[in-house]
Amino acid sequence: MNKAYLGLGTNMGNRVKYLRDACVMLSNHKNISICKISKVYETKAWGYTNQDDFLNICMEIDTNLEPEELLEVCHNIENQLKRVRTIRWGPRTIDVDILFFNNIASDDKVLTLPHPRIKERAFVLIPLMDLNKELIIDDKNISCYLSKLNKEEIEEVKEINIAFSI
Ligand code: X6L
Ligand code: MG
Ligand code: MG
Repeated sequence: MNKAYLGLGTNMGNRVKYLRDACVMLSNHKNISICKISKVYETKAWGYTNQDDFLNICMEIDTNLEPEELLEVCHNIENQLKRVRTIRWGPRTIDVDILFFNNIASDDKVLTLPHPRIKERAFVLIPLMDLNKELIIDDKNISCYLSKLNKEEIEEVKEINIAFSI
């Protein structure tokens, strides 16, 4: 069995429904079981900042899929939830990223592991910490990276519980 961490983000339309739909689709997959889902965070957009706020979560899954197969599942979910790629780093109904897959480190062009930019992104590190406070990224504890970042634009949304609805 493989262990993977996923990061999900949405900033269009009914964001909560997109998160729930993506989680239901993952949990219905016969080769994926969701172990844990983080709290939900509302976050200011990064990269391309002139767009609506995001909801971001992370989850821990067990899977007997290979990394490339899991990536295909993630892309299928994005497509089924009508993600359209126009502006780079622009608005999306749902984004499903593989953050970690076991301890694999790979600079493959199609699937870089761990996800190359998580160390700089509080909107990923904060929900990841909900799942595992002892996570090691490049020989350092996750909290080392988080302590260097501005956490002001990340707000827990207490009213929304994704795990409860699946
Ligand atoms: C300079 C240049 C500084 C580029 C930052 C950061 C680019 C993040 C892309 C960057 C840069 C990204 C989300 C988001 C995106 C999300 C929030 C990306 C890809 N996805 N903002 N921006 N949540 N809050 O899931 O992460 S686009
Ligand atoms: Mg992505
Ligand atoms: Mg992303």
